[in-house]
Amino acid sequence: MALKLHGPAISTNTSRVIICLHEKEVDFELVPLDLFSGEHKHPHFLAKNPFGQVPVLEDGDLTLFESRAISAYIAEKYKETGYDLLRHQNLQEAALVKVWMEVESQQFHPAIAPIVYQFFVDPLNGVSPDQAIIDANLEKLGKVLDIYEARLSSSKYLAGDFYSLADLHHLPYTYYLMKTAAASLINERPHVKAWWEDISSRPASKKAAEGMTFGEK
Ligand code: GSH
Repeated sequence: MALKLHGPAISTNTSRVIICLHEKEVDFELVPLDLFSGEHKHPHFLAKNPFGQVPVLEDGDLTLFESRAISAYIAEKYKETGYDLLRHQNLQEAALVKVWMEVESQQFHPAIAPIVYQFFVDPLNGVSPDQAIIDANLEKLGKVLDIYEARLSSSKYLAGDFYSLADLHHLPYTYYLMKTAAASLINERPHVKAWWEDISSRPASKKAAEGMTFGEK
């Protein structure tokens, strides 16, 4: 039975899993869900994720939520298929992948997410972007990216000279950031820019980006 992924392709957290599925060349069924009508708060969906958020993955009788945990599950389950995102043959490389996955979730995400929400999500709810929130988080993100610039000047990707799940996890939010004036934060750091151009031009990233049309008319 094909994997079932619940969530809209425009959602950052859903597309994190979609990119992973494309990298692993795994067939799946995308079950669309209308966030704007609040479908994710209905009892049938809360039974899959009590936090009422997308994505949710169903693999037979296993139900998972939290996009990073889902992508790690897929990368592990299909480790012999498609691109090896976890470096599972090398303990040290695999540990570095985990380190940079944590960096994405604990350092990068808290800075980039409010910027993307202010630019794309709040306007959909009729709320004007709050420049003070944007400015504070641009400063925070700049500091994180200074560390990335130093790291990426000594290795091609975050965990080493190999693309991994750690790089992949950055794609969805950065994809939307690059549609805003804040793209300069990436473009003015040469190693970060080269890394972004590389990871966003992978076939799996480009395929997922076709569904990421948030904010486009
Ligand atoms: N940490 C969760 C993950 O990585 O899966 C976050 C999930 C999340 O925030 N999903 C958003 C959502 O469901 C869509 S990108 N928003 C609706 C809501 O929170 O009510």
